[in-house]
Amino acid sequence: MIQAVLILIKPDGLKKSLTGNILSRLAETKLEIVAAKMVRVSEALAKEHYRHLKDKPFFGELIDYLLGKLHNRKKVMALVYWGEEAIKKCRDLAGATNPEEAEATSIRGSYGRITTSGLYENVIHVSSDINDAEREIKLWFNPEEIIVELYPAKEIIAKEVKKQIWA
Ligand code: IDP
Ligand code: MG
Repeated sequence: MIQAVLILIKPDGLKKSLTGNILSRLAETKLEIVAAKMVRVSEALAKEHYRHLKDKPFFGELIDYLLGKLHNRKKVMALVYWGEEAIKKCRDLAGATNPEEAEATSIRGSYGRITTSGLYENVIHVSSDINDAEREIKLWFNPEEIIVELYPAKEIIAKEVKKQIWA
């Protein structure tokens, strides 16, 4: 089944200069990158992204982590990979959520750690199923930022939208 999956290189991955290593590992999947950008994450975006964990004791720290407050790197890299069994291929490569339990050769097993306060710093996010992938991709990207039509979109004439253009 052809699928799309959201990948985030989290602030620890960026701080540790792991972007190249992570993208090289993901290239093993032979999937196609159909969207990529650097994002300054807002608190609203972080909380919406991790809304399924809002009752967990580590939620506050997890939001600070995604916001880059723990690494002094206020950005993440967001990508969409696309192709046959994209979610399973990327999650297998990423490894288990707990970096201590992740297979040693997986991305999280190689580069992740558990902080002294107990948060799993596991360098990347990978959507867990097709429903999460659709929800997350629509949260992080606009249709025109993705070079294939993943989900139905429509055109509107937006009036009085404040945005930056080149001066
Ligand atoms: P996933 O990232 O493998 O899909 P989720 O359960 O969706 O795992 O959790 C999202 C993120 O929250 C994890 O990647 C990790 O950074 C953090 N996290 C999840 N479970 C725990 C936990 O039990 N302790 C500490 N941090 C956790
Ligand atoms: Mg998840």
